[in-house]
Amino acid sequence: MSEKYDELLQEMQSGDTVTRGYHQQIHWYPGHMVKARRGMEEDLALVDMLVEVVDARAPFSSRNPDLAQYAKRKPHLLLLNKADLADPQQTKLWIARYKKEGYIPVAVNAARKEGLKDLQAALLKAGKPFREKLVRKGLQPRDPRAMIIGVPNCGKSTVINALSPKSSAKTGNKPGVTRGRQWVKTGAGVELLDTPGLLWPRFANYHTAFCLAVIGCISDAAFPMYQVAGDLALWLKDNAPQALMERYKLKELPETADEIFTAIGRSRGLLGPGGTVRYEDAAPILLQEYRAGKLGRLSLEKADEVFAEAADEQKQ
Ligand SMILES: Nc1nc2c(ncn2[C@@H]2O[C@H](COP(=O)(O)OP(=O)(O)O)[C@@H](O)[C@H]2O)c(=O)[nH]1
Ligand SMILES: [Mg+2]
Repeated sequence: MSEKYDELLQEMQSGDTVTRGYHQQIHWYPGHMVKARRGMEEDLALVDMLVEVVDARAPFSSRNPDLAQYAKRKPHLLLLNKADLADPQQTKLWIARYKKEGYIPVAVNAARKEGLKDLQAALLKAGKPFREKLVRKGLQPRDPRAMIIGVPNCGKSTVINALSPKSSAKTGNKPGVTRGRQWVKTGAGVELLDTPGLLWPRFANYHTAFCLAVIGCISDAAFPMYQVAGDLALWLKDNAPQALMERYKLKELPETADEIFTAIGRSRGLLGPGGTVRYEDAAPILLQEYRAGKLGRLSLEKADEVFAEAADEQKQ
């Protein structure tokens, strides 16, 4: 592990892949990463199946590319969670795209248990070859074991809760389960590790950092919020002008981020002494309202664009 990991760390910290933006300002905690990664690698060796949770609004940037190396060895489900906040049309395209890449993608809203039936069916189906293999080898059939994994705040705990019936007996005390972890029966023909694997997001470039900050994968204290919200304002201006204007009752579309904030501030009555507009206060409001879906179901990443860019980079 260490050689590859060292490379990764170096690449991330050197900022070689970066041309502009604030991703260099985002504070990282390599100590955390090393620890999380070690625990994860131990757990990965124990499971028969991976269930990676991503945010449906940024299904590319909220993945950790390191996990791809395991994808070929074990069935790899990709949950596009928070699908209620993403553009359904885009989610469909992402699902088609990830299917082509050999993953088993499923759109869910874990918080409201929407898509849960699809997820259970996908788990059952993905586990079938595993069970058949045991039978072929003359071994006692058992349910495959799966692990939930993903970047912070993508909904890992919510997915585990959604899949674990309240009455479910923990099946702990099995060999291989360390650090007080347990397997939980899910009723979908898999046993689930009750603790999710935490992946550190990778701020490889400006675009990734923007997406991860906007969807809330990084704590707000760790990135320049005003700047990120400003970029979100410009992104909305270009990609969802109608939503922006309606939400904040704007009569015309401003040009710059500061002007957008000023317009929002005016419409929300964010006034300081002497009636000046406290435009800076509009930044956290815009960010929170996007995150909560108040501007509509807006995906930050479009499947065709992201994959076209990836293909271009490979050609170079
Ligand atoms: N809108 C929406 N919110 C969700 C969904 N799943 C989780 N959340 C919320 O996202 C936040 C992070 O979820 P959590 O499960 O703690 O993420 P974890 O850090 O990956 O374990 C919580 O506030 C959840 O309520 C979903 O499908 N839709
Ligand atoms: Mg959690």
